[in-house]
Parts: sequence; structure tokens; C-alpha cells
Amino acid sequence: LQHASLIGEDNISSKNPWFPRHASELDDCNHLMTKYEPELDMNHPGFADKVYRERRKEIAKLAFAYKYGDSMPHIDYTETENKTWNSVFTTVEELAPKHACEEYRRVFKMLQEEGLFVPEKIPQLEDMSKFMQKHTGFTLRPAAGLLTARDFLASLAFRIFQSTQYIRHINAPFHTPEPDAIHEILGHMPLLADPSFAQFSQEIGLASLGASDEEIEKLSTVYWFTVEFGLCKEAGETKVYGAGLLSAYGELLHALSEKPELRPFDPATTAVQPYQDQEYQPIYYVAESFEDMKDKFRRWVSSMSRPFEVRFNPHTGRVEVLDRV
Ligand code: TIH
Ligand code: FE2
Repeated sequence: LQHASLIGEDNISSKNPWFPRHASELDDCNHLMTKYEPELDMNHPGFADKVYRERRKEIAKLAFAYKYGDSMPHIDYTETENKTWNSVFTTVEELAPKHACEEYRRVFKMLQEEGLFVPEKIPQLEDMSKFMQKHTGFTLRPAAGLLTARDFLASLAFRIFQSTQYIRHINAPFHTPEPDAIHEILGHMPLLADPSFAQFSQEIGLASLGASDEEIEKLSTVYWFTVEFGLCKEAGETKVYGAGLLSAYGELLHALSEKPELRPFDPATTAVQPYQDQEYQPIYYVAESFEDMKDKFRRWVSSMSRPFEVRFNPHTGRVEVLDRV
């Protein structure tokens, strides 16, 4: 990097797609994927529930209207929604001491002490955002649903996490194939308030800026098997740090049972492992530690084909692009 020179805004070769240089440009990074929605999928537990579908639309509208700098929408969650949270929260509270990694347990406790994590009511994203900001600088933006990998990963480069705000259907509290606010709050947010994990998340984001479609696919697969479904070692035991496991008690128990195959985390092979996103995973990857995972990830990323390097300038909040020499 010492010989690198700064490239100006319009100096990026036309081979590389546009990418945001500042958090305000994330207003253009909210493209949705239509995969599994109550309106469209007969197997969705909300498919036949008119009230649920209306509620989803109402909350999605707030996310679509959101612009950089706005505060997070406040949602008055209904009794049913808070009940759903209650059943997921109380199972996680019970399982985490034994099965979650140390970093998760530490932040979970802080969130309880601050009164943000209580069984009776869903925390507001605004309060979660402030909590994370205090610890790692991560903040939130509302997302209307599942985003494209490119848009989602780009926000991580700015330490911004795009979070859904609706709640899963009360009939399927212990596993949903789509993200919802319970998954984001219980699964992702505690670790985004951990410095080492926050750094890893931002580095995945930075690696994604201007990457080819093929590389985005690889990065999102690495994200899937780490941030979403990762396991790690801790004093000779296997623990869980993946958000998709911490918010889904059904899959958490599956991951730690004899059923799935566990492999050591290795970015080059993990990145090309096909995964499916409707059912429990048949394969999980185990990291030695967050630091080891970052080392391996960095080495692998430096072998990517991007003809430039990026760095985040925390003083200006801008991503700077440097010629690779
Ligand atoms: N399966 C998770 C849950 O039930 O909380 C949600 C998701 C994880 C990854 C993608 S969607
Ligand atoms: Fe997630």
C-alpha cells in the first residue's frame, strides 16, 4: 500500500460497477430480493393471514421512505409480536450460557443490564443502534426485506447494518427462512457490538466494494457460513456465534447435534460451498477464534482480482480508492 496513489471519483474503470463512497449513498443500495414472502409463497405461515400481510406492508413502507440521516422508525409492536419475541428470547436466554460464544454472552449480559433485552418487549432499532454505536461505531438502517448481497455487504463497509423491522409469524417462532427483526436483534446485534467481530464484518464489506459478481457470490457465501451460521472453538468445546443459529433455537440444537458435518473454516473452500437457505444447514464451518478467522480471511481477500484497494477513512466517513501496484 505504500506506493498506492489515490484514484478520483470518476477514475474507476468501466469494468467495475458503481459502489457507494459514503454512507449517504446507501440510499441507493436497498434493492430487494424476492425469495420467500407472505404475499407470494403458499408455504409462508403468513400467507393466509391478512392482518399479518397488512402489517408487513406497513412496516416495509417505513423502510422504503427512509433516507440517510433520518432516525430509525419507531414501531409500536403489537401484543402478538411481543409474544413471539418473548418465546424466542426466553429460549435464547436459556441456551446462550451453554452454547453461545464468549463474546456473545458478554454483550448479551450488557444488553440485559441496560434494560434493552427483556422478555416482555421487542427493543426499538433506534435504541439498539445507539448501543452498538457506543461500542463499535456500528449503526442501523431499516431494510424492507432481504436485500441483494451486493447492497447488503456494501453497507458493512461503512459499519452500517441494514436491518429488517417486521416480526416473524407467531405460528413459526423457532425458525424462519427469511430475516426478521428478531433474527437481527438477537442474532446479529450483540456481536456487532463486539470490537473484533465488528472489524471482521466491516472487512467483508470493504472487500465487496467494486467486486465482480462472482466475487460477491463468494463473499456472501463466506458471510453465510461465518456471520450467519458460524461455529467456533472455545476451550476445547464447540460454540455458536452465527446469527442464524442464535435466533433460531431449532437450528441451534441441530447444529450442535451429531447430524450435521463440521469442517474447519477455510475461506477458499468455504467460499465455494453451495448452501441452501430454506432448511437447516447440513454443513457448518468451525473457526478457531475471531482473530484467526480474520487472518485467514485477509490472506484470502488479498488474492482477489480487484485492480484497486479500498480503505475506510473514519474521519470523513468516506471510502478511499487506491491504485494497486
Ligand atoms: N433462520 C433464521 C431464524 O429463524 O431466525 C433467520 C435467517 C438466518 C439467515 C437467513 S434468514
Ligand atoms: Fe442475518
